[in-house]
Amino acid sequence: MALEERGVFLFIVILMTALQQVSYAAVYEVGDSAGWTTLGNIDYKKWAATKNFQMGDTITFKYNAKFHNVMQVTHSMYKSCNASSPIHTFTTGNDSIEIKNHGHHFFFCGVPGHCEAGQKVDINVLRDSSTEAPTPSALASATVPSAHVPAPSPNSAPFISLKGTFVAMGLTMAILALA
Ligand SMILES: *[C@@H]1O[C@H](CO)[C@@H](O)[C@H](O)[C@H]1NC(C)=O
Ligand SMILES: *[C@@H]1O[C@H](CO)[C@@H](O)[C@H](O)[C@H]1NC(C)=O
Ligand SMILES: [Cu+2]
Repeated sequence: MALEERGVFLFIVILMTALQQVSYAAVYEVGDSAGWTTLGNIDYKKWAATKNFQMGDTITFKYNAKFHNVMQVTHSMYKSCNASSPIHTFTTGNDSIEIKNHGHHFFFCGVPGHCEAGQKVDINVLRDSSTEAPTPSALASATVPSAHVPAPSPNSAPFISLKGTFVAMGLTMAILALA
């Protein structure tokens, strides 16, 4: 290969590697077009069950801030719809939350009666979410007690290893191109 061709090939490989790294951070709008509401009896459990959440994904809650809010809570507070001490409260009506840890992330609306009416969602990021689709057993594990405290663990291992795989693939291809 001519030097120039090699350069172009290398550039394309690097670009592809970069694109692949970007492509797996999905954005999910909770409730899809219906948004975050008590109207229409939306089954947020069902909504979440059809998704394969991964670390680095963003979930967005869209709602009328006059009538609703978003509280991130512990599992026990989620179960009992207890809004007395949320971990985080979001109130803009367009709240984007990046999922940085695996495990369960519990949210409900803190307006009295709304959680009880079903305005609650459990975002579960499976430990090996890169290869697993949500399975019945994984979904059932929503009842397993989890003292999920959102400890600041920047970039957990599977996320890095997936990135590492793409980088390694890119480098291998680059080396092959230059050989
Ligand atoms: C809600 O949680 C708080 C703090 O954990 C607790 O003190 C309170 O008794 C709970 N309320 C209900 C109704 O369970
Ligand atoms: C909601 O927020 C996102 C980014 O966080 C922004 O791109 C979008 O335009 C916002 N939508 C509305 C309706 O404000
Ligand atoms: Cu509400």
